[in-house]
Amino acid sequence: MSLVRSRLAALVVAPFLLASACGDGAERDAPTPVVDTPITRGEAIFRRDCVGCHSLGHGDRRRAPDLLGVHQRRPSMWLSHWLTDPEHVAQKNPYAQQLVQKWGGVVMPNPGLDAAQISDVLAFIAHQSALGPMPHSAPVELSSQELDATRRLYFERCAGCHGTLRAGGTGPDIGQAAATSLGTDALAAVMRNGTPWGMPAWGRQAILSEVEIARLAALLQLPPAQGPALSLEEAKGSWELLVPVAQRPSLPEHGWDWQDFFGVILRDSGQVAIFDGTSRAEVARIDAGFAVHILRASSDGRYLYAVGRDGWVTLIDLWSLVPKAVARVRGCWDARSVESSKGAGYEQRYAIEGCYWPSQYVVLDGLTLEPLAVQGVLGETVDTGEPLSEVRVASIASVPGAPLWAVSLKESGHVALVDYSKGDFPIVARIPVERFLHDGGMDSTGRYLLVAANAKNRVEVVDLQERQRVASIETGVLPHPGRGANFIDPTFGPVNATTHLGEPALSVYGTDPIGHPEQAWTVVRKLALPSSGGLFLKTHPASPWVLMDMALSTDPEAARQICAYSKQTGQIDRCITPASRGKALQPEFNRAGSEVWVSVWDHAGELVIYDAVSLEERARITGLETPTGKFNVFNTARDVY
Ligand code: DHE
Repeated sequence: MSLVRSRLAALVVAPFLLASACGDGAERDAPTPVVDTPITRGEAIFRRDCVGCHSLGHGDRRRAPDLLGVHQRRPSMWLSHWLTDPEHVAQKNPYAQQLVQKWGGVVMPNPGLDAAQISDVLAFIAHQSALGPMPHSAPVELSSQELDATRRLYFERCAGCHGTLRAGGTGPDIGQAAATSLGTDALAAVMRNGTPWGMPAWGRQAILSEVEIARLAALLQLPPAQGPALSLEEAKGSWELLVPVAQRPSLPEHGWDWQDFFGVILRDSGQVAIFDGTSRAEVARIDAGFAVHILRASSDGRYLYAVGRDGWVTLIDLWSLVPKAVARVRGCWDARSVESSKGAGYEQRYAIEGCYWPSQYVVLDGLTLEPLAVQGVLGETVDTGEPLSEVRVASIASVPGAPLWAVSLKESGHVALVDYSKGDFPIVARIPVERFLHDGGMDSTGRYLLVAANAKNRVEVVDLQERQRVASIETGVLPHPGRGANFIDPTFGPVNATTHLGEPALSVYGTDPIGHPEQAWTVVRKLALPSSGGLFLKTHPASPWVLMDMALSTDPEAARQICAYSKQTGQIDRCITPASRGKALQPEFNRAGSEVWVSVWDHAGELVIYDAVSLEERARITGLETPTGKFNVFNTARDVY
């Protein structure tokens, strides 16, 4: 009897998903009439908003408790207060404080329900608890056309964090087994609402429609599809040399101070805009692939290398009268990183593109982008020794003083050293570190690589001279440093810092094993921030501040803020809000460190330029399509961060 009633309850709610998935497929399922009672209304809300974090009878999730029978564990008044204003209750109530600590220190976001809705949800929980675990809704059926389109959508929107084969990385494992155990509603709720530990609210932000969410929730419950290979011959076939080296200028053809240019990514228009750092004039705009991700510079700064998520690398010559693309190549189907050779005698001779798919890196001629070698990176995991079918290349850094790139292998958990003085550009060391490696940069001496194993809440420290890991620093939930920030702490000497996607905190850790051995590789300061969702922090030797965003915060106000940490006092001094919309992203200093540029990541995007000492606004460049990363030529070429 109870099973029948429970199935009925699931059917009553199913129209929420079906209706949303029906836009073009209404012929498949006739709508089921909805019985409107407090319990069915509560169930609809629970499946739409709560089940992304909480299950009901399927066991605790990693960061949120199972709510079956919660009405018997806590008084209904307490539950109502909690659902009305979790932040307030977490501040005042000792039991709530214990709960928050137990579940990872992040207070549940306010669900935004009114009193009647809260009462309906509690009625549903009590009702379902008497019946047993809440059954999962069936996934929508996908036609072969829908399957193809949804696979493409997964590749474009999800594979970056979860992997092409869905085994996880920055985001969790969402392979078939994990996804089926979460169930259709939970998958959809996470995509719709995001999570406080880094998953964006694709639905609420209108990036995914309800139809797309329902289809993705169905796709995830199927086995993952293998991606195609991309050989050296295919890469060569894509190569376009637009301006041969002999036809390029031998001196700058313009009078701009090109070393203080900012290359600015206009993400959704697939372009790079070049701005003059002094006059702030836009000097050029260049097409550079789908959802352009980052720019890196040759060691003299003359060339910028842009990498798009579609794997196209574009070489931009800043000495042309109007800076322009002089070569393009596609070495990957999906990519996030590119770097040039900066070792003595090899300056701008080579470039490397790291692929998310296939599992390989491609070495290119630095001046023409002609593909020279493709090297696979598949291997075994550092901890379990399990052979992998997908290993993504995450951050790449040029190793100071050696003809080497330090290449972070996400899934296997190794830092590979690629030697570009050797003919076929081999991996000459595979340094065991930690899974899943993501972003990072050098310490101030250039001897140590600090790279986030963000799903393990750690920053890993690799001694590039000794070619071994020397430390693993537990900094907080999901560290995301970008290149990180190096500065001198008045008490602890040379330090580096990171913010976190999953915790509202800045962590500062010592990096000086000789002068400050007791503090080396330990967190010396941990400071509270207004929110989690931190993506990037930056500093400059001339600036008194370390500036950081919280761009992936689920709180839209926090996502618009940049906070300033004072190197002198060791405190968060203030937070500024560059705009009343969009997300404030990635502070980037000019060459002198006298100004800092912040992106307002929005369709009506802006660059807001601040005085790097007073933090007063100096200028604003408006009318930009989704500006994301900005790269000052001098600072990028010399690795100033
Ligand atoms: Fe990035 C750096 C991967 C999403 C903007 N990002 C990096 C690096 C990696 C990475 C591996 C380090 C490169 C290096 O140093 O060689 N980024 C990923 C992802 O896998 C992820 C999480 C999901 C995806 O599907 O791409 C992702 N990144 C984003 C964004 O959504 C951002 C904010 C805007 C965008 O591109 O859509 C974004 N990532 C950046 C920027 C850097 C970066 C600006 C370089 C920061 C710097 O100061 O050097």
